[in-house]
Amino acid sequence: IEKAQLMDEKAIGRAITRISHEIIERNKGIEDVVLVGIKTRGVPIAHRISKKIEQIEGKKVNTGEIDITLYRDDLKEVDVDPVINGSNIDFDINDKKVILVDDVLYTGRTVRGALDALMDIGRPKSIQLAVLVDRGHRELPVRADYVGKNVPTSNKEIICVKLAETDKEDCVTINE
Ligand code: 3GP
Ligand code: 5GP
Ligand code: MG
Repeated sequence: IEKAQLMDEKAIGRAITRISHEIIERNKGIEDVVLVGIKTRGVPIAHRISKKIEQIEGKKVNTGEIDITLYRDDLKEVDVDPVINGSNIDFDINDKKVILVDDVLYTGRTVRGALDALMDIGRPKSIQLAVLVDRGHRELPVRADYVGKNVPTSNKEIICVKLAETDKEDCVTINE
């Protein structure tokens, strides 16, 4: 059951603009900054941030994607760790400030998997995390550096993220 809309197209756009500015501010520019989107919907978000940063700074930011298959059951019947499938990062991440990007941060297990995957590829100078929605309920000591919207949720609720690139429209809703 759809309960409420949390973000519309404009709100998502503003969140991405703000996060882009925050990334530039915190890193004092974008020297050595690269973006890596996590699996499906983290990828278009990473590309949007990349485009926005390029508009602001007039410089391209290397942007890649990391593929992590979740064998974890969404319905919480079984809880298995994410397994790394593969990734598409065609630039060097050694000594770079890597910004991991995902749509929703929940238990933190996906991010842990992504950290492992990155470490296999190289040794970044630092890794930061940007998410469109933080819905709480962490099971690991993971936190986001850049958050579009903090949404307190119950375990039963589901945050539905739709992006034009994957779903033909932009919106975030909370469903049960
Ligand atoms: P994404 O690949 O675009 O990020 O996890 C697979 C997909 O299922 C995710 O899409 C995510 O949007 C969606 N999803 C919705 N609710 C949940 C949930 O509670 N847990 C997980 N892991 N995924 C969910
Ligand atoms: P975690 O591993 O932190 O539990 O979950 C993060 C990943 O699972 C994200 O990539 C996200 O796509 C997905 N996910 C977890 N919970 C939700 C949710 O409520 N809504 C959506 N859309 N995705 C979720
Ligand atoms: Mg995701």
